[in-house]
Amino acid sequence: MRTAKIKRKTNETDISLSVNIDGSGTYGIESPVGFFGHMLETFSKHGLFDISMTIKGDLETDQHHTIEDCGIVLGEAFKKALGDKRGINRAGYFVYPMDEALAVVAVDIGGRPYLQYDAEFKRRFCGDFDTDLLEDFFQAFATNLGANLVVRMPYGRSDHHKIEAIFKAFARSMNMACSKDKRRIKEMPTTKGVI
Ligand SMILES: [Mn+2]
Repeated sequence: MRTAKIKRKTNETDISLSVNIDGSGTYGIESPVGFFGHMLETFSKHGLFDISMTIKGDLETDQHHTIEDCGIVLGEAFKKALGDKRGINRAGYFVYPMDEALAVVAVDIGGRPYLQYDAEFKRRFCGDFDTDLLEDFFQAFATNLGANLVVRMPYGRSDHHKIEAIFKAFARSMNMACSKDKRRIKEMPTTKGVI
């Protein structure tokens, strides 16, 4: 089982996370931002990752530190759990529809951090979640995992559907990238020999 536990405490946030990449999509998420918690549950369920996460943050400032630090911790946890990445597909992608919305996500866990993000929302807040921070979350995740990540939202009406479709596509892309291919088991998924 590829697992990791991270505890990260700063003057701004206090986050505990345990993740099992080879899980079944069971979760226990304690999030002070309800809609963001709903998205992390969606990520667990659709990625088949077991995630237990307790999030505390200085919401009296705004949600920035809290949401960004969740991206840092999730990225760190996946990096730690993947170890030397032997045998993994390394890359993954998914195109996910949700009613009138469509999300496109692609990921390459190749050690190089880069985010391409193209998604716009009608309202600043979706439920209690500050939609401006979605890009910061994915930037932190890509940087701390060491992954190229593309997040696109070509069309959609409902902000709820748009963000949820992004998390479903993100989860399934990560599932594909983290999964092992038995023909790759003895190999590092790179001509360099190390990623
Ligand atoms: Mn929903």
